[in-house]
Amino acid sequence: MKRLSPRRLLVVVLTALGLVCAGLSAGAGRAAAASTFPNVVVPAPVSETADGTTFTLPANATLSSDDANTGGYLAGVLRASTGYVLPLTVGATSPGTIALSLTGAPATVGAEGYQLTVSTSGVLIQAQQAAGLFHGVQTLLQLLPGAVMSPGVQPGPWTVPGGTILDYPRFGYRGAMLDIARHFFSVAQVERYIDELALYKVNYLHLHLSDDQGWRIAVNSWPNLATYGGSTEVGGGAGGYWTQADYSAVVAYAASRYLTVVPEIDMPGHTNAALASYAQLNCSGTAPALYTGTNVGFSSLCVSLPLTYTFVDQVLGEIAALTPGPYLHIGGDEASSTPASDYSTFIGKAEQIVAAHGKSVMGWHDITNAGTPPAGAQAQFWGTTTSAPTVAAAAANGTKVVMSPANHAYLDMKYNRKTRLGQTWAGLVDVNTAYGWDPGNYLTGVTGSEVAGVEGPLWTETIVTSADIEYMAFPRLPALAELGWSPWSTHDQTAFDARLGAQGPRWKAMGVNYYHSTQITWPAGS
Ligand code: IFG
Repeated sequence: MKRLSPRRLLVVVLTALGLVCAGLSAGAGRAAAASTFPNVVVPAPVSETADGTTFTLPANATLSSDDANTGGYLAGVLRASTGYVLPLTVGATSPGTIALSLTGAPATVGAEGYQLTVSTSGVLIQAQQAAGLFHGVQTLLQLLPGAVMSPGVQPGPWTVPGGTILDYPRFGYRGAMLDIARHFFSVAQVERYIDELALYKVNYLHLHLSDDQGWRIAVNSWPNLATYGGSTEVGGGAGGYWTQADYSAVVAYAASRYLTVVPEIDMPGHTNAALASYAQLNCSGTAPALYTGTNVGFSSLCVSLPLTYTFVDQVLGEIAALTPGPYLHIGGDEASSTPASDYSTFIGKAEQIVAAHGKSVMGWHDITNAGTPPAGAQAQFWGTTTSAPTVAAAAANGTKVVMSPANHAYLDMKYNRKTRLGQTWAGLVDVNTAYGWDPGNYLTGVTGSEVAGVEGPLWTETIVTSADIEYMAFPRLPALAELGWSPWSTHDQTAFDARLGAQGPRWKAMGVNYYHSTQITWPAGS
C-alpha cells in the first residue's frame, strides 16, 4: 500500500473530520427538528410540533392580554409561584413576553380552541374567543414545571419546550356534576372545585341542588324549601343552603373560569325535602319527616295537584332568572313512586315550563321514557348498559345525549374494594375504567353528532369534605375531561397514564388530596 506524505495525510484527516462534523451538525439539526413536546398535557392536544428550542421565563418578563380576565388569571398563578412582578397590559399594542391575543388564530380553533407558539423570545397564545385563551393558558401551565401551581414562591427555572400547539375540543359539552344536596357544600368549597376542573378545560358545572335529604337554594316564593328543607343532610348534620346571592356568586366564578352552570332541581322523584317543607304539596295534605338516610325512589310530587305546577313554575322561574346558561336540569331519575302514566304527564308539563322560562331542558335519560323531549333538550345517560332504546329513539328525533355511564363516569364509585369513600352498585372504577371507553361510540344508536359530550357526576352520600371531593375526582375526572376534549385518534391508555402521572406534582403543589391510583406511576414526592 503506497505510504501517504505527511502533508497528504493531514489533508485526508481534515477532510474526514469535516465530513464527520457536517454529519453531526446535520444530525443535530435533524434531531432538533424531530424532538417532540414532553408527554405531559391533559387533555391531549390536537397537534404538537416541537422545534427543539426552549424558552425560560425571565424575571423581567411582561404579560399582555386582549382579555383582562384571562390575563389576570395567568398573572395571578405565575406571580404567586415565580415571585416575578410580571406586569400585565390589557389590550397592549405590543406583545408581552407572554402574549394572549384574540387576533391571528386559525379558524379551526373555533370558540374554545387556541394556538400556542413558544419561541426563544417568548410565548404567544392566539384564540378567537377568551375561552380559547384560557384553555391555551392551561396548556402553557402544564408545559411549565408542576411547581408553577404553588401558592408560594418556588425556585425556577421556568422553562417550556419550543414549538407550536394547535388545539380545540372534540365535544362541546365537557361537564362535572357536584351533588350539594346529600351533603351541603359552601360557595368556597365549590369555587375550589371549579379551579381544579378548569385545569382540564371542563366547561360545564352541573349542580344537583335538591334531593330527598336537602334543598340547597333559596326560593323567595317558597321560603321553607331552604330554611326547613335545607336544615339537614345525610347522616343528620346541619345541612345548609345557598342564598340567591351565593348561587349568583358561584355562577360568576364559574364563568370567570369559562364554565357554564347547569342547575338541577330533581323531580318528580327525589323530592322529600320539598314535600317535608310544604304539607300542601303532598297528595295526602300531610308533610313527611325530613330524611337523612340514603334510600332512593320513595318520594314523588303529587302529579294530580294543580299546585304542583305552580310550584314547579315558580321554582324554575326564579332559578332560570339567576342562570345565564342555556340549560335547566329537571332530574327525572328514579321516580319509582310515580306511576308511569303520571310520570309522562309530569315530565311533559315540566318540559313545557322550562321552555316557557326560555331555557332548554336537560334531564337524566329516564325522561326519554316520557317521549322525545322538546327541541334543544339534552338527555344525560347514566346507565350501565351500552344500549338504551328510548334514548336512541330520542336521539334519532334530535335529543342530544350527554354520556355519564355510571360504570365508567360516576366519580362516587369506589376505585377498589379498599376505597373508604363511595359506593359499588355500578362497579369499581379506577383510572383505566374511567378512560377506557369512547363517548362518541358507546351507546347503540347514539353516535357522532347525537353525542353532546361527557360529564362526571359526583354524588355525595358518602362525600363530606373538600378532601373527599378531591380524592374521588382526582385522578379520574381528568380522564373524562380528555375523553370530552381530545381527538379519538389520540386515545391511548399507556400514553394517557404517563401524562396523568405528570399531573401529580402540580396537584401536590396545589394541595389537592388526590388518590394515588396504583395504575399510574406517580413522580417521586408527588
Ligand atoms: N343514582 C341516583 C343518584 C345517586 C347515585 C349514587 C342517578 C341519576 C345513584 N340517580 O344517578 O341520586 O344516589 O351513585
